[in-house]
Amino acid sequence: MMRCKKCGGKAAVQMKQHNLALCREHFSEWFVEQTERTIHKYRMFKRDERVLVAVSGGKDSLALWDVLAKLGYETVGLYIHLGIEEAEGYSDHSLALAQAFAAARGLRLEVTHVPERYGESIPQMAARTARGRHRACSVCGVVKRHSMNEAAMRLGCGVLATGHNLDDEAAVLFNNTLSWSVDMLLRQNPVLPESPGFPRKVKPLCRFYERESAAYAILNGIEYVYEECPHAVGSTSLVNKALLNQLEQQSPGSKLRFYSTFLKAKAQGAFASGAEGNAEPPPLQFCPSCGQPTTTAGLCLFCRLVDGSAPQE
Ligand code: Q46
Ligand code: ZN
Ligand code: ZN
Repeated sequence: MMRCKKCGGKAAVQMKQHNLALCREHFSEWFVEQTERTIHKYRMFKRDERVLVAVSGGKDSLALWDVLAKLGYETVGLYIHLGIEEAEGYSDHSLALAQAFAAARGLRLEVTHVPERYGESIPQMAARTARGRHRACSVCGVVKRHSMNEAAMRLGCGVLATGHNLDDEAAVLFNNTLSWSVDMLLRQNPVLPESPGFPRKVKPLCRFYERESAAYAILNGIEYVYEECPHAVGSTSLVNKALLNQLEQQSPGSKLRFYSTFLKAKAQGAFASGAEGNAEPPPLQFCPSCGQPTTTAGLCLFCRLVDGSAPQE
């Protein structure tokens, strides 16, 4: 029997990359402590800042919200209802789980209902405006970014926290490295500083493997949506994750090393001469319709998507 490194009891989770096994209770304690360490290490936010937590109803975002609430941070949850009806009402089901989670803990959950607010669901917007295999996801990305910024500003949250874990980050890193997208590599950070119209964006779970956030959710009785969004099937991100998991099996710790040595190299200036390279490009202008920062002249991409003038992809 594998034993907990702290108390010698029966271990519930083994983390080969840290050479560590912990029992149920000590694993949860460790998970909360490590999250706080990440928040401090990357100077994500302070106690007097209100944090908007983007929750999807999945294990990562609910685990994150649970931990931040336990640590005593002031949080507001944001659920963005995308109007995805496949997989037995995916959006309604995940909203119900997010609502149950918030109600059980007395936390405030805000809901942005995309079809009610903009008259169309994500799949409908995608069918109207985009071509290509993963069209729903590209439209979804634009709408989610817009909705998160909008809610953060409206609710007076200077910080937006998302539940991205290390598997997510390593998959993005792998993708950007395959194509040497230096711009994207420069922007991939646990923290993106705030700028006018944008909250600071932080990823406090970025050093946890996906199986650890799942273990935290399960061990803490958090009910979450198990299925992936139906539009994620066959995505590059899932393919990359599977590849990295093969590597991890051969050589435990590969994913963590891949991501953490990248961050270290970047902090040492590997990707930018002198600059830290961690800022979003400064927004130059503001959209005349929604008021959010945009790099294009005239309406922003989101507003062009909603009014039908977005270029076809
Ligand atoms: S929610 Fe949206 Fe994802 Fe679904 S439609 Fe694609 S991007 S897969 S994270
Ligand atoms: Zn223990
Ligand atoms: Zn706009």
